[in-house]
Amino acid sequence: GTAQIGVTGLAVMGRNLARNFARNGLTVALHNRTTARTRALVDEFGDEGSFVPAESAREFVDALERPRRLIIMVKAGEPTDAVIQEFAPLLEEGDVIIDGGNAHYEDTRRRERELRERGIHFVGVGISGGEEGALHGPSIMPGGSTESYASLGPLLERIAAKAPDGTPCVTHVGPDGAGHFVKMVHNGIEYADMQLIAEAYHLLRSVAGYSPRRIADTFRRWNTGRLDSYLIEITAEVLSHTDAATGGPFVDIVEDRAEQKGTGRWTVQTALDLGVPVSGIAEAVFARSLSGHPALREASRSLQGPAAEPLDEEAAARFADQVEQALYASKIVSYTQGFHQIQAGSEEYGWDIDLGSVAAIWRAGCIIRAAFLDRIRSAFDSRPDLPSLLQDKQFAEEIGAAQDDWRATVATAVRQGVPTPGFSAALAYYDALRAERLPAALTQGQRDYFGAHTYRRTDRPGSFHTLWGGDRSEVAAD
Ligand code: NBP
Repeated sequence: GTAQIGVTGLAVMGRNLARNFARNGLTVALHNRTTARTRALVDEFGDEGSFVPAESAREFVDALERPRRLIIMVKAGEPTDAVIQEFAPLLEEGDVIIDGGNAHYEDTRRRERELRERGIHFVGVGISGGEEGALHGPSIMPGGSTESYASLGPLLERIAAKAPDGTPCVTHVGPDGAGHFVKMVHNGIEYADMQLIAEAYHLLRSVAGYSPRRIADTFRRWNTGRLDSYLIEITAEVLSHTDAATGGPFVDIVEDRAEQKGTGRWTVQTALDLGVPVSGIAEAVFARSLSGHPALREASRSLQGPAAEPLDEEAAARFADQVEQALYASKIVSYTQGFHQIQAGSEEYGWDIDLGSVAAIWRAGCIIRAAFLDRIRSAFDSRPDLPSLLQDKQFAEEIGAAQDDWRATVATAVRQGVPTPGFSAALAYYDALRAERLPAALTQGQRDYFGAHTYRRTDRPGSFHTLWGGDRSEVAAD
């Protein structure tokens, strides 16, 4: 065969990835379960580059140069396993199967193990950027073996987004499931970013009394500063959009029930297993879930809230500035938590993930792309063993400078009855980390009281138990 790469699964993502490869000068073999999709791609976009359409799995495999590199872009879960089962018997030692779908990293680990035993490389690749990214340059997070990356990396570099300094947004994240793990956390951070922006909008609307259009203008202004990001940019677009049917703001005609496909939930489930406090991401997932209980919300509408305290024009403008500080500080916390989770996953699975490189490949192409990621990259590059982003001098200073306004924002939200679970959870995380002593000591006492779970003392080593039901003397528990 002559094709350097093949794509099977030609729905929106696969079709755009295939076009991206072809537009960048590669010969691309095409395959889809329903052959009409393959033909449609060639009919519509055949002149964009060199495509080799295949009707059958055998034809597809034969179209590829060796070692074969084929990307699966089908629905995650069982369809991916079905496609692997279909192609694996047709492949030879050294060939590379790439899964570009949103697979759970545990599935990727299993598939990699099974295929490795058959001499086939399996590379789980996280791809972010949606349809547009797939076509014009996504952020790409490949896992798998170093050997497979040597053959695959140069092709991915051609189609990846380019960061402002020109580097392609792709790096070998680590072995087996590392790429899909990092993509999962990327999506968790995306949930948190979106929730924080939504809270800022809610406050500007309910407390400052701003119209959606005015909030859009405020976000556009913020987007020229340190909050410069794709999500703020598109939020301004959504908020300034007028609904054609009603002539009112689009945001007022959309049902307020947020849906989810599950990667945010996976992030939190995994974080719980790894024991990593990702409270900001968790609150974002819960906020979507709460919005999806209309009956509960309907039944709760009559519950009491505080009296409204309208702000005058000047106070509203001052409040908007405080909200910007709260949003920025909370965003630093979300990324701190997300990178902590990647660090923990890396240790748990022995992936040796370079956190600076992860921040670097998120600078363009993906949904959470933001100017701020370049600074996260430098923080981890200058100190790869940085225990937490909050320990970076610059971020610590910035969050310190924002904290008064952050607190004022949360206090106002609480007083005025506007829910800000993201801002509040982030602030609680910040304050808990700062605390000299935590009430966890009391928790340990309670646990020892009812369950003889023992505790450690601050003044000498060992585990101890107090005879709570007896004379309350202390015994060594080791
Ligand atoms: P879909 O997730 O909608 O999947 C449709 C494709 O899967 C079609 O090509 C379909 O073939 C194929 N397929 C199915 Br369904 N079951 C199959 C089976 N048993 N055997 C063979 N093929 C099967 O497509 P998508 O939205 O392009 O997404 C592809 C992957 O990329 C997913 O894993 C998704 O999570 C991930 N992803 C999507 C985005 C995004 O923005 N949409 C972003 C990043 C990642 P058919 O034509 O014969 O029905």
